[in-house]
Amino acid sequence: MLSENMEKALNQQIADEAYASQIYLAMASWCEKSGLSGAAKFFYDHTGEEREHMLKIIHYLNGEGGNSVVPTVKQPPSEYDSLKQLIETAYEHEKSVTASVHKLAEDSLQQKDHRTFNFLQWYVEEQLEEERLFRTILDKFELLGTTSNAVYLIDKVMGEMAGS
Ligand code: OFO
Repeated sequence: MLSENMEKALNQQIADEAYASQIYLAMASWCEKSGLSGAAKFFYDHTGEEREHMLKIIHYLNGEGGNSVVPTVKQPPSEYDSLKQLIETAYEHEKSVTASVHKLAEDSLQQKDHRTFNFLQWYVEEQLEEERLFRTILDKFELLGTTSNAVYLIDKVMGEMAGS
């Protein structure tokens, strides 16, 4: 049985995933209008993944007899200085999602809510992947720099990474 606190915390996570989906949608749009078609593809893809993350929690919460709340989502930033700055923002965002997922996992253990703890393990793994993904792109900036040629190449690579 889900505690009231856990239900509230999972609803907050639903809201966070919804916001992540909006941020990545805004990033995809910025990339698209900046001529970065590979990065746009990557983020259009990623916005869908975050929506899936949100849906997964909605289904879990409802299935456990809780009430999921479809959140109001605030408007994400729509302007970025460069592709590198945008990726840094995405990476920082993922680190904050990791922190909230870990906090949820800790709380579920403390409450001896083993089902929720088990459910959250998927998110723990996923966050590892997500952080790695953005770090990999930042590593490419380290390697290649931020010249137009470098950005052209990184955009191309991101297009190939879409869906990963
Ligand atoms: Fe990008 O993370 Fe959801 O969970």
